Amino acid sequence: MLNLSGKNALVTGIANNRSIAWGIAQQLHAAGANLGVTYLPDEKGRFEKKVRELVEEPIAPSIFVPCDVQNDEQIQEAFNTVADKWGKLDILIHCLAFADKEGLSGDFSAISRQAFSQALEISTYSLGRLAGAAKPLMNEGGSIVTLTYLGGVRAIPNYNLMGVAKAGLEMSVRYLAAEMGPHNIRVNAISAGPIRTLASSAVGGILDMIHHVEEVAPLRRTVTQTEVGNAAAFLCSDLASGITGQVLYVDAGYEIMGM
Ligand code: 0WD
Repeated sequence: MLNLSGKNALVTGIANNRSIAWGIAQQLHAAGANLGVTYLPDEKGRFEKKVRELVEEPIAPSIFVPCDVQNDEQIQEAFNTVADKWGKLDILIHCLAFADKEGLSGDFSAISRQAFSQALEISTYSLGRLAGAAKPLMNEGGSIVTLTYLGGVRAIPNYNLMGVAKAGLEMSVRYLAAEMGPHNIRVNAISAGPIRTLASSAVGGILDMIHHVEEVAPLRRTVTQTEVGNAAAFLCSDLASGITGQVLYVDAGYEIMGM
C-alpha cells in the first residue's frame, strides 16, 4: 500500500492548475503526506495569490512560502520555516525550470552566454542547492524527486538549451544520490512525456511534439499530470526504498521507440 502519512513533503514549481508540480502535490496529499508549497514571488504578489487560491482548499498546505531559486536568502528562509514548523523533512519535489525563449528554438550555436547561464542556474544548479538545504532536515532519511525530459538525452527539435540543462540535471541526480545515499536520502528523476503547461508552451513546436507522441508512443497518447504525480508518490514512498540515482520514464513508452 502506498502510504505517505506522517511524511512532510515540500513541493516547488506550482504555477497554475496545469503545472506538473500540482499533479504531484495532489497525489502526495492523496497518499497522506503533509504538504508544504513554495511559489515563485513576483513584485505585485499576483503569483502568490494565484497559487494560494489553487492549493489552499484541496491540499491545505501547512507551509506556504516564497522561494525564487536564484535567491539564496529566500532558499534559506524557506528551509528555516521547514525546520521551525516541521522539525524534519521527508520529501522534496524539485519541479521547476526556466530558459529564455531564444534558447528554445532556432540555432543552438546562437544561444547567448547570458541565456545559457540563467537556464543552467535556475533549471540545473538549483537541484543541488535545494538538496543541500534539505539534507540536514532529512534526519530520518528522505526522498528527492526532480523532473526531466527526453530532450536531455536526445536532440529533440527546439528543446536546445533546456536539453543541456536537463542533461546536467540528470547527472546531478546521480552525484547527489551518491552523496546522500549513506544518509538514506534517495534522489531520483522522472522523465515525463510532453504535457501542455506554461513552461512547455515556450518550447517551439510543442503541439507538434505532443501529436507525434500520440501517434508513435506504445500507449498512443501522452501522459497526464496525475500519472506523473502517481509515479512521484511511488518514488517518495517506502515501496521505492531500494531505488536511487535513477531516471524513471513516465512517457507512455515513447522513449523506447525508434521515432
Ligand atoms: O512537457 C512538459 N511540461 C514537461 C515538463 C515534460 C518533462 C519535464 N518537464 C519539467 C519542466 O522542465 C520543469 O522542470 O517539469 C518541470 C515543471 O514544468 P511544468 O509543470 O511543465 O511548467 P510550469 O507549470 O510552468 O512550472 C514551472 C515553474 C515556473 O512556472 P513559470 O511558467 O512561471 O516559469 O517553475 C517555476 C515557476 O513556478 N520557476 C521557478 N521557481 C523558483 N525559482 C523559477 C525560479 N527562479 N523559475 C521558474
